[in-house]
Amino acid sequence: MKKLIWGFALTACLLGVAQAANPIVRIPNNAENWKLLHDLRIDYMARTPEGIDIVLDGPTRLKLQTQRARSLNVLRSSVEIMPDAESQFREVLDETRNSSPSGIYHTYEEMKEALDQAVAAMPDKIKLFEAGKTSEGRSIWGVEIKNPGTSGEKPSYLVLGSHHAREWISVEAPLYFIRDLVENYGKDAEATKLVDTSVIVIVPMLNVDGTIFSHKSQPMWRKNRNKNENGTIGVDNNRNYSYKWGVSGASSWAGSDTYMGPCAMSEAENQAVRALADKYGFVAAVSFHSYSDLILWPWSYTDKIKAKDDSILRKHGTEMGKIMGYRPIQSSELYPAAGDTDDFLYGEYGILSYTVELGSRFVPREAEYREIVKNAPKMLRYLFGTFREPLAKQVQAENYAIRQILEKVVYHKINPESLDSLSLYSKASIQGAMNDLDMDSLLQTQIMKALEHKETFSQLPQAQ
Ligand code: 0X9
Ligand code: ZN
Repeated sequence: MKKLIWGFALTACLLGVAQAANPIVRIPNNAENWKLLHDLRIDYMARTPEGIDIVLDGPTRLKLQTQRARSLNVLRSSVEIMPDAESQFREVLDETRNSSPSGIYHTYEEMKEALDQAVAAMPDKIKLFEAGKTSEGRSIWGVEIKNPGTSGEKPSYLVLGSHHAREWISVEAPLYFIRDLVENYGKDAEATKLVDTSVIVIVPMLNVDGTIFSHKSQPMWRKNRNKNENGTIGVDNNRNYSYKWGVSGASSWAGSDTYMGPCAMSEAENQAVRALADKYGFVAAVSFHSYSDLILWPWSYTDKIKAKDDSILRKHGTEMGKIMGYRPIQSSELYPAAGDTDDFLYGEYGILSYTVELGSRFVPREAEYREIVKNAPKMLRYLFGTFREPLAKQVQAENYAIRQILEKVVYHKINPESLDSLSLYSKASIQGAMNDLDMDSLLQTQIMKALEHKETFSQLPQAQ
């Protein structure tokens, strides 16, 4: 039940009146609030067009007592969406815990058992493998699903869960997809065809150490459990990938919940995903997260430009959104964040990549859980059954080539090579491609000016 935080209650909490719980509150999603959170190093739980969700714990309350925070009236118009951040985990456990320590949600051991059972059910078609080892020495398990008895060119697909420890539902969607294929192979034509004509790789729990820590110790934990140099713990696995690493929406402060790591790809979990991408050359990928009821696609690092394959990403994203009942948008429309899975897989490998933000809270209650694990396999069946040709083999128009060059100009200097390649095309074609990409207008002007004065372009103010 949502309720307004009244000025009175707010004053009470700002004055330091003891409060037992740490509520999750939703503050207006605007540029000032976003900058304030960043400057005050306040981590957010989720950011949607509707608002930014933050946990109002002791340190956050203190930070919001500053003059600037008060003048922005950050909390005045806030809405409390959860009386206590951790209560969502307790609610589910109260509702569903029987023999299993985490109720309907799989623990690490139960996840491994589920994978073992899938292998036992279809030993010729499902293979267990270790994708990597975490900093605490645990195995990151995955399965490869394919029918060695069928021949022909087989596109490969990747499904990932649990980049973020507290997003327990993100482990369930991949597990239920495996179950869907096991239970329906040989019975249902679509499932049978998918297994017979594809290679599907699924890693349900990538951030194993963090997820175990969230299950056992600190439910709201997000990062992995690697030790940082300054004594803090954890890197955000969804900020550590190498494509445009650190250019936006990631923190270089190790204590932050969005810490990008000491260098790109420093983390075992990220290296495991890279090794899989190198080995399989996936055609499409889906990384599950929670929460916000959203389907997201590249770019994540910038909102100054669309991806050159935006129309394809949008088309399938929209269909996926219909199946899940979620809103489909480019990631950076929410907030630019660099180093995420989609930008890496799409930017470095040309893989059609999506992030799916499941549900309306980190740990959906049982009714929502059932809905999600019913729909997620349908959504994956749709994407993998429909998108069969690698992006690289699809569109190759003149306009596409220009888009590819323009894409490189964002967050890089306008350099002689990019100008040389662009000057092969007419101004009208370049302008057309810029429009298609919805390119930031300042950037458009800079590029056009640089083209007009190619010899002296270095004296122009540079983008970024
Ligand atoms: O911030 C993230 O890593 C993802 N959201 S979450 O609440 N699960 O942490 C979203 C990543 C997608 N990228 C952008 N929204 N830019
Ligand atoms: Zn997440």
